[in-house]
Amino acid sequence: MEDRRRSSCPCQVLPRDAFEVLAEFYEFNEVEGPCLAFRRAASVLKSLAWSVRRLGATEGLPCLGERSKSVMEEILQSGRSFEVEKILSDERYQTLKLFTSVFGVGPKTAEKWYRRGLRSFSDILAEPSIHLNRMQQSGFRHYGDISRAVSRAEARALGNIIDEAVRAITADGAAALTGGFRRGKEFGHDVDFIVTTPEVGREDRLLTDIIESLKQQGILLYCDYQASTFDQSKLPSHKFEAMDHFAKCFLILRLDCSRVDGGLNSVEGDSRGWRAVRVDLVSPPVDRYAFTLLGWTGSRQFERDLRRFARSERRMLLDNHALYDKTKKEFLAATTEEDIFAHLGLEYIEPWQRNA
Ligand code: TTP
Ligand code: MN
Ligand code: MN
Ligand code: MN
Repeated sequence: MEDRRRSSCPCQVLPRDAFEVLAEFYEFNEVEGPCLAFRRAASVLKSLAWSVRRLGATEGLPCLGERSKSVMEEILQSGRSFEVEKILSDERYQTLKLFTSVFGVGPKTAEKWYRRGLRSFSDILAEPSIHLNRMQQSGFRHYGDISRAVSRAEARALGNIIDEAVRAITADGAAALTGGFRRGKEFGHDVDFIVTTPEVGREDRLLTDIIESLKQQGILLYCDYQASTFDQSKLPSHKFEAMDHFAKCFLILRLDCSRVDGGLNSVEGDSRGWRAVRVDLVSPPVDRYAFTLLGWTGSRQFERDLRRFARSERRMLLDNHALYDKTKKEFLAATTEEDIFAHLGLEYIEPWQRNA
């Protein structure tokens, strides 16, 4: 009886959602330690097949610190967390959450706008002294579309578009789906592809040619292209959050309904017949392909955990570019993901098992 009442209570919060709110709160305040700790706690709960009913059941689980445990205890006892409710009702948190939901707006910009007293999109758009960069302008223009989830059918349609573009440029080129969709997710916030050519040194040009082709087709709504700054003599980075150095681009593409089996994931009453979608492309030299595939398949938490394992259990440095053995002082080559797991002394982990 007691339980039934509790589970139908609308204010009840799931421990995992609570941890994500807490992580985001610390991210907005640029406090890295607790942010990562709560992200890890959220991901530990995600990986559990059963729902956590009693705190006793979570004892012995890795990565749950004292604070995570006490938040969870409170939720399991009362269905709520005082701290999380305070954050959710906080005006600053709500505003930063809203502002950072715009493509091109990070915590720093959001904070700056908040300090200037801006609280809504119309406040921002009506403020003459605010200069939006190109990325933010596209973020506002396509806000509705790019906040809406991308379906697997839409990802497949985009895969065909990228594949056709690559093949028209070079017959031996290829595009591979990566990111969340490679992990088997049904929906994503964008679609990620790795494009390659077997000829080392041609990958930069391949990417700019693809962009040109998308532009010619009239479907390129936004493009942020970053040329390669890859230096193969550098050791893999210790810092996970550092972006990789390969040629890449962050795009917004126009996807027509006619290209998608079963139609677009659009809101009812929307009869444009197309939607805007975020697409990321990365183009590593082919001898680094396996590292990039592993790195871009994610999840972010899985990558963090794998890199940490490499460093602390194997004295190896892993990133999107390379694997370096600190004991032997040498780089370990790989042509497939299987090679990398083997170097690390791990059994192969399938992409759909990397959803941490
Ligand atoms: P995302 O596309 O951000 O995330 P996702 O595909 O897992 O989930 P979503 O459905 O929300 O899109 O990133 C995919 C992976 O790419 C992630 O593990 C981090 C990695 N990545 C890099 O390694 N370097 C980069 O420069 C970028 C942008 C992403
Ligand atoms: Mn953002
Ligand atoms: Mn993605
Ligand atoms: Mn992405």
